[in-house]
Amino acid sequence: MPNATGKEIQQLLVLIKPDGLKKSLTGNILTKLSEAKLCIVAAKVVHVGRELASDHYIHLKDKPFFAELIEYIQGKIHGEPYNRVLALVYQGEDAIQKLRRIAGATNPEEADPISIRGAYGRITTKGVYENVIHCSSDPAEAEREIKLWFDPAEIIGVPYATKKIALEKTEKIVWA
Ligand code: 3AN
Repeated sequence: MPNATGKEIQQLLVLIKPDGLKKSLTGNILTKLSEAKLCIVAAKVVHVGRELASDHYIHLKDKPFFAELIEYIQGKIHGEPYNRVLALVYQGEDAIQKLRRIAGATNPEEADPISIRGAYGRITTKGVYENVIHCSSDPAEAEREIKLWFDPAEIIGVPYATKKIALEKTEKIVWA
C-alpha cells in the first residue's frame, strides 16, 4: 500500500541459505542488506523440513533441478550444524526491488559481481545454483512466503489480516 509520499511500503521474506551459513557469510550479508535502510520485523533460525521446502519452491516443482533444490534449502549437502536457514522479514519503501538488487540475479554467474550472489554464489558440479540468499520476487509471493514461514505472533506490526481461533487442547514447551 502506498504511504504519504506515494511510495509503496512492502515486506518480503529473506532467507540466508545453508551455504551462506556454512561460508560464515551471515554478518556480511546482513551488512550488505542494511544498505537498503529497511526495517527487520521478524527473524528466526529454521530447520527446514521437506514439506516446507516443497511448499516454498512449489512454482519450480516441474523443473529438472527440483529434487536437488529441496535438498539444498534443507542443508542436506551442508550437514550439521549448517542444515538450517536464517529467515527474516524486511519492511520498507519499495523493499522488494531494493533487496533483490542487492541480492543480484538468480544465476550467480550472471549476477552483478558486487551483488551478494555475484560475490558469494556458485553453481555446483550437479548444476544447482547455490546462491546464498532468497528474496521474495513480488508482493503476492512475499505474502504467500511470509505466511508460510512465520506465524503472526512472530512479526512486529503484522502486515496481513489475522483472525483468532479457539484451540481445544494445546500443549506448550516451557523452561524447566
Ligand atoms: P529467485 O530465487 O532469484 O527468485 P527462482 O525462484 O526462480 O529465483 O529460483 C529459486 C531457486 O531455484 C534459486 N534461488 C536457485 O537456487 C534455484 N534455481 C533457479 N533456476 C535454476 C536453474 N536454472 N538451475 C539450477 N537451480 C536453479
